[in-house]
Amino acid sequence: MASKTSTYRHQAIIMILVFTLALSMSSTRAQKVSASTVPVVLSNFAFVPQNLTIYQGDTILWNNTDPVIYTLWFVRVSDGSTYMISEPILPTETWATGFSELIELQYFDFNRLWITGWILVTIPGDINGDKKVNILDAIMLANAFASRPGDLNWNPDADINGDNVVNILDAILLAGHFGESWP
Ligand SMILES: [Ca+2]
Ligand SMILES: [Ca+2]
Repeated sequence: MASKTSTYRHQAIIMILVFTLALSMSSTRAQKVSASTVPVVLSNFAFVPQNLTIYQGDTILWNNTDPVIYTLWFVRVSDGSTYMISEPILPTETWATGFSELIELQYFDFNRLWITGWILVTIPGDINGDKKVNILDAIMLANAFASRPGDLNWNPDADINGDNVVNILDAILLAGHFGESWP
């Protein structure tokens, strides 16, 4: 019975998503921005987490807990060219920057090039990070619906607006970008 109930719940959520999608298509294009701040800790000479998927418009905040100065060097994965270099981040200090471009980056600590991480900046709603917003992402959102951090079905990437709950606001953001893709 439990699985039947969850199937009904799943179908109901998919219906909500389809309804939201229809609503967003029939309305004029509203501003659909995601603006989360995603934390990364510089800890024990590593970037934690090392790999990040964020949404266009998000900000990343680096927090240096190591006893050394970090300078972050960002390189485009596509052609190896330099995208950006951070200010020096002193011990106990933080540095934040926003990402407005759809891009795949690898980054290093300029003085210790073996410390590295990856950032994918993708379309809000591209929950699985395959550079398209489609039904697979909608299903992932449905699976995480109504969850909060700590819940078994919590998925931080499904929390598109970064308010620590997956709900209709995230579905509206996803629906607003449904069908979009990038190279
Ligand atoms: Ca996707
Ligand atoms: Ca949310």
